[in-house]
Amino acid sequence: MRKKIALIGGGQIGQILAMIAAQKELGDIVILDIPELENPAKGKALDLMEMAPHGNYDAAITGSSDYKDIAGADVVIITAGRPRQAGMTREDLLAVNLDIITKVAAGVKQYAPQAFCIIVTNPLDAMVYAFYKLTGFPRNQVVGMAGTLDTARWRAFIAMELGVSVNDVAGTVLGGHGPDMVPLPRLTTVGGVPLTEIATKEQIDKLATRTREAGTEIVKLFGKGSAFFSPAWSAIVIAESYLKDKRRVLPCAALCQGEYGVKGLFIGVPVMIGAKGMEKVYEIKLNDEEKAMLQKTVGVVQKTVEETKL
Ligand code: A3D
Repeated sequence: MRKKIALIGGGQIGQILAMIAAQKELGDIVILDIPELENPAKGKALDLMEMAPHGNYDAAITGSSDYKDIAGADVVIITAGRPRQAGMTREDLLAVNLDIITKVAAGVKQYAPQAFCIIVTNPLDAMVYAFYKLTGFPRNQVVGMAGTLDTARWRAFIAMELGVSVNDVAGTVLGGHGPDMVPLPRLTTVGGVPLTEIATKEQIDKLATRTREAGTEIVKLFGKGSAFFSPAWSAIVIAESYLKDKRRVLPCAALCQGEYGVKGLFIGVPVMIGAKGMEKVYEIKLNDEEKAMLQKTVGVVQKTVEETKL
């Protein structure tokens, strides 16, 4: 039997998620949006069914506004919520998106209580925390997609700067999904060669700053809304690792229970995603400078989480 993927939110990211999931034949797909947008969700689903003959995939893709239709989903990816507009911080979205996540959590809890859940809605670290609290799902069943994207951006910028294949750039970004996130140049390599040996300090600082501000750079260019291709692919990578038990090690917002000195918060850390969901948090021995940077981003996440009052 095919797997089932429920996409809560059928906007910019939701529609790209549906397209990639179909092309990768990850399973049947339900795109769920609010009743006012049920027909656009149905329209996007139908359009994707009509793309199948040339896209070469078999998948049933449907649109809905009724949570009954997500029943039995193996994976739920949540993008429901407002995106940033130019001049906004992610935190500016807290009140409006908390209200949306509260409704989404109730629907998912009722109809897909076994699903592995990937949250994308911003402010990410607070929204994944809220979803976890509101559903009461176990820790391994809920992650936030942010580090996977932040690391993709870090890798892309390094490849662009050095003129090398992005496939050979490996590294990770820790912390909250905001301008205080922590790229780790010390542990970044290009085909096994340490980044710190082939790039100057000035280049590395510039790349780290661009990574921290990458979402804002796109928001400014778009003028309306935020990034959607790269966030969608980043969420798909997590979903695929779960569905196929690939056991990939990806930076995700995971509930820390003492790791990195953090307790009870979702923070971007390297985790292993397998058939049981978020199976393991990997702890990196950080140097003092990295520890201080992580502490700063944790403080920012803590403050936003407190505002959820959950
Ligand atoms: P957008 O194109 O506006 O799509 C959001 C969709 O959610 C719309 O179709 C809404 O109708 C729908 N929606 C609103 N309320 C509900 C509800 N109660 N139930 C179901 N659907 C609902 O936004 P987008 O797709 O560009 O972005 C979605 C979210 O992802 C935003 O909060 C962004 O800030 C966030 N985002 C996060 C990242 C990360 O890296 C974490 C990156 C980019 C965007």
